[in-house]
Amino acid sequence: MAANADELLGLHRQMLLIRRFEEASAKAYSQGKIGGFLHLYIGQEASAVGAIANLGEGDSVVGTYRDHGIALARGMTARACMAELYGKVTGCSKGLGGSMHFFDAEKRMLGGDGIVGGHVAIAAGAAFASKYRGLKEVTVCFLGEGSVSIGGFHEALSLAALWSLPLVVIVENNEYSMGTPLERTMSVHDTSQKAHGYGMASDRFTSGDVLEVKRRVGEAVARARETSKPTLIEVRTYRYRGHSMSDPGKYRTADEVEERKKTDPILRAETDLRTLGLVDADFARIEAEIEFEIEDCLRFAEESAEPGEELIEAFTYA
Ligand SMILES: Cc1ncc(C[n+]2csc(CCOP(=O)(O)OP(=O)(O)O)c2C)c(N)n1
Repeated sequence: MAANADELLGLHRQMLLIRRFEEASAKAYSQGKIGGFLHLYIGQEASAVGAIANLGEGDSVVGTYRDHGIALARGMTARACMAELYGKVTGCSKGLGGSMHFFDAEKRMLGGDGIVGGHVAIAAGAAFASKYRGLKEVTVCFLGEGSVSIGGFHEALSLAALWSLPLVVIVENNEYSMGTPLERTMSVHDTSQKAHGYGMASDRFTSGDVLEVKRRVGEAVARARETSKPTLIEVRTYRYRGHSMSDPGKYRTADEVEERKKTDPILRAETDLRTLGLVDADFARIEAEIEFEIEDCLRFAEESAEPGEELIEAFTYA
């Protein structure tokens, strides 16, 4: 149960913004306004929101292609994110990256990366840079459980533990890598156990309660900041949509998905907020504010220009 209504309200609002942003982007995708890939985070919101709530300005965040929620939780604007999906020059990566490459140097959102597992090494590098410079900064890296079998994951953990880097690695275990269930790809089903091979601290919990996510990740962030020690965390979560927009999701039943929606983090936050005194009118006001923000970012993306030829040379290796 939440001790602080204001804190939970802020986290709830962020999760709802992410969900409505992604629902709007799915619609725009089906209307042909967004091209390429679109991997939705719907259902997993509490993971990014709870984790990133512990970070300050100098800290870094690295994610996979399922990055919209992570970017919004990091404080990137809905306008910059939606325009990027639309491939417009006002997007966070000038419209050249799209869904998988949300990036913002100022906010220390270092991607959005399409190479499964490879980005964990980038995160270890960012954590190394902080330590080398003597700065008390932390890097948080998000990945799916399918990435745990990739070499880059182990190389990064090995060095993070050996060099004692201020890194928090968060495996978002949504049970499926594309359409393959975890049981078919790994002999160990609790991925946090991989920490033992490197002598790292570890933790494991579900994403149902965003305050719980914040508190548990907060312990790892504090450890990284104060003692420069890495942690591997498994957040057990679930995505309601397919792997990407082109996935009809035939590898799981509709009943399974409906069952998992019962532990939805946004519903849970709403229930807790009602216990703390919020009423229908409060939630209607939040929905209206978010609807306004979503309509604004859609209009902004629609009206923005495409990237021009002048960007080709500046952003292409020769
Ligand atoms: C090195 C590499 N191999 C394969 C792929 C193709 N691929 C894209 S997503 C994906 C599944 C990853 O699943 P998981 O890590 O569990 O993350 P989730 O999509 O569930 O968030 C695969 C195999 C890739 N992008 N990069």
